[in-house]
Amino acid sequence: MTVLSEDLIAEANAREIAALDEDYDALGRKLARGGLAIDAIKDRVAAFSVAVPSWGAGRGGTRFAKFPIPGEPTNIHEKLEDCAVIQQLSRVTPRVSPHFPWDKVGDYKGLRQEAAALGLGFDAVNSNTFQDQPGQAHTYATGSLSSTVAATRAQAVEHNIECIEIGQQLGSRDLTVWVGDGTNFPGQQDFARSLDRYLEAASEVYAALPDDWRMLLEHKMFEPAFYSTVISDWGSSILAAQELGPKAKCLVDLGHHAPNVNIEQIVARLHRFGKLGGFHFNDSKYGDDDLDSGSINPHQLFLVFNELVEAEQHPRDGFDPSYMIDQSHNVTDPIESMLASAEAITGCFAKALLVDRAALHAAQDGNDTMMAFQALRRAYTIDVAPILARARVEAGGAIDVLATYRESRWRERKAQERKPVGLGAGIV
Ligand code: RM4
Ligand code: MN
Ligand code: MN
Repeated sequence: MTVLSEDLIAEANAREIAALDEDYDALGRKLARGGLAIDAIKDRVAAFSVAVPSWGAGRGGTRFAKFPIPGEPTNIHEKLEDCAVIQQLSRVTPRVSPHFPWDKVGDYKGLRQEAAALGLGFDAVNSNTFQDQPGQAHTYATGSLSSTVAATRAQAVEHNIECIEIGQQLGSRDLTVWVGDGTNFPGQQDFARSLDRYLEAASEVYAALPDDWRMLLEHKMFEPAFYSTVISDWGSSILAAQELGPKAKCLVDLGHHAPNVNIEQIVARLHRFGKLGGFHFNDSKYGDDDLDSGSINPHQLFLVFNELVEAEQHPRDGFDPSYMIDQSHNVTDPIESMLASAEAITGCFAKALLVDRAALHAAQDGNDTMMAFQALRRAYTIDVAPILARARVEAGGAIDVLATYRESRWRERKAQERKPVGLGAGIV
């Protein structure tokens, strides 16, 4: 079952294929001069994938307002449909990362089948202990895994274990844990004891992990807490992951650092200690802006992938990071944002593959600073769009994902079928 008409995609591609062939061949000749086989790069790109967040399928909002659009999804079933559109066109987003209890249903085996029928699987399950739910026994106003209240900590542990159980039914193998725990005032909580409480509660979650599962610890510098956060940075994250055990890894959300922090270096550090577990891709100008990947600082995204390709070639304790988009689409159609973001992410991966690593390493070893930098610059400035488009078209996707999506009139059609979303505020 396909969500969009295959004929529509084929017809759109037919209009573009001659130009693509020309561009691909020209790029192939250019890369061959540098000793690179374009088809081999294209095959690596074809094997690349990044998960999409279920919550990213709806229009996001800020704490001030949310501006829904007609036809946006209102439940996990409709979100899966939209994610299937992204996958059908892009062919790089075959998995959806669900968030609980936002995506709660009665029958998870059924949900898994529903997703499979749409050509989708499930990625990391995300727990939510940063928000109270109707009827919840204990508030998270005092924190969750690090709360001073034992019953609240127990409730947060239980929720994470429930997420693992749901994830097992969905075919996931990672639990992503981001807690909003922290303080707004100096003196509000004791830094050491709040981390102790977090570690103790997190170890109970860790103990419930199935053998082949990982617990991905996601750090974030601030927000919702604005003075201190319990797992605020990669240092706290790796220390916690080391204390919890080998199945605990660190997840890097690109928007969760202090401005100007060298994130690519953090990637290299985490990998060095076998603790690089995954990514949340987005872009940021000021803080956790959750803007579209590569829209603000595409060079940083490239440098991150440069470290990832380097890490892959030098696996320390293995190399298996899970890649996911985590964005809030406040002013765009979420499908369009995720199509464009998936392309930006895959493009940076492709550019990182083009880096002449022998030249880079030789320049590094010889302290030839300019040529080391040029090894990166040469790859960064190559337009890899034809490689991405060729990989997509060979997999049944669209050459021009955005134009084909608009031509499908998906959103307009859904606006007739789906119930309108209420106004309001909030991140999702
Ligand atoms: C957080 C963090 C988490 C995401 C929530 C919605 O800032 O990025 O990954 O689950 O937002
Ligand atoms: Mn995130
Ligand atoms: Mn975030």
